[in-house]
Amino acid sequence: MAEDLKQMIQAKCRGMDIPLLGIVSVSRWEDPSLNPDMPQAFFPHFIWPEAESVVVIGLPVHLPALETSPSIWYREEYRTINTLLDQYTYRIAEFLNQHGYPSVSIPRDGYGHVSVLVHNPVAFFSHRHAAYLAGLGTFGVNNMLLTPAYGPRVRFGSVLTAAPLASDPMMEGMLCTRCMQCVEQCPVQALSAEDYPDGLTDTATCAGYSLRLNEHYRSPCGVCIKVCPVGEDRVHYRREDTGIYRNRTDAEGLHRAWEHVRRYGVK
Ligand code: B12
Repeated sequence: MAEDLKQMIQAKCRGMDIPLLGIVSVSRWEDPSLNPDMPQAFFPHFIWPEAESVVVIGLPVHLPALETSPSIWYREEYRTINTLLDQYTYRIAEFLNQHGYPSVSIPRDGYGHVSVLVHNPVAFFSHRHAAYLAGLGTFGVNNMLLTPAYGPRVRFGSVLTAAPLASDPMMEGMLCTRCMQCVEQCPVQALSAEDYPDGLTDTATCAGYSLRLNEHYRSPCGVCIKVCPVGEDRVHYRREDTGIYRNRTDAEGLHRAWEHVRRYGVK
């Protein structure tokens, strides 16, 4: 029965063109080796006691739009993905409800405005951690979850369900190559080369920069996910060489195109 339901969820996601899907039992949050820093209040079954499993989906950020960041193009793409995440997770929850399993989706972000994050850069549930526990990827130096298909260029959404579902295997090894391009190219030096947990993002600095960009309709920043060399999408878009972001002479035409986009839709 549980296997049938899992297959039905997989088919539903395929029908919605969702490329990344992971399923995890809430029991994985109880393992302290997998959740070293996370207070219990952030566990799915603390937030909603009926939760037995979490369904996590991932939608890719398309690299050509991200490459223009900070720009109106990336901002709009980001907003489109956010809307889809909320709609798809709502639909998956409703699909499960209609099959008799109480379920509810969690908003892809969970804060009112970027200004809130400067002082309180935390939401009530971590989608990247849910994606990690559901086997979708491994953490990188940039504190993002890296996936084989898209590196960190993927945004996640989650559904809590009372349906007992078998967990997908967690990913082994490390996708991050520790190339440090994210650390070196962060425009506000908010990232650290140190390992977790010492190297967590300086969230006030990152959120403060995002707030400034937001005044000109150019947030979020996204440089730390743009420059990451991990992800098959780099091959798909013929962008294996991440040196192009630093060396203008290697990609003069691209730099001119990005600058053109950045001039529009801003104050
Ligand atoms: C607050 C927030 C921010 C803040 C603070 C970010 C931060 N590093 O904490 C600011 C504004 C700075 C920010 C910036 C960005 N964000 Co943001 N943000 C969030 C948000 C809304 C809440 C995160 C949160 O508080 N979770 C609750 C706490 C308890 O968990 P946590 O912070 O995720 O981390 C815990 C664990 O995961 C663990 N952990 C962290 N690292 C590691 C590593 C290892 C090895 C282990 C074992 C554990 C571990 O420790 C933490 C404490 O318990 C989430 C959406 C969401 N609701 O999940 C998006 C989210 C994390 N952001 C995302 C993105 C993409 C970005 C940006 C790239 C901007 C952009 N959209 O272009 C930048 C990147 C900044 C960076 N490199 O850190 C994505 C990440 C996708 C991914 N592939 O991982 C998310 C998940 C949004 C989404 N729905 O997809 N963000």
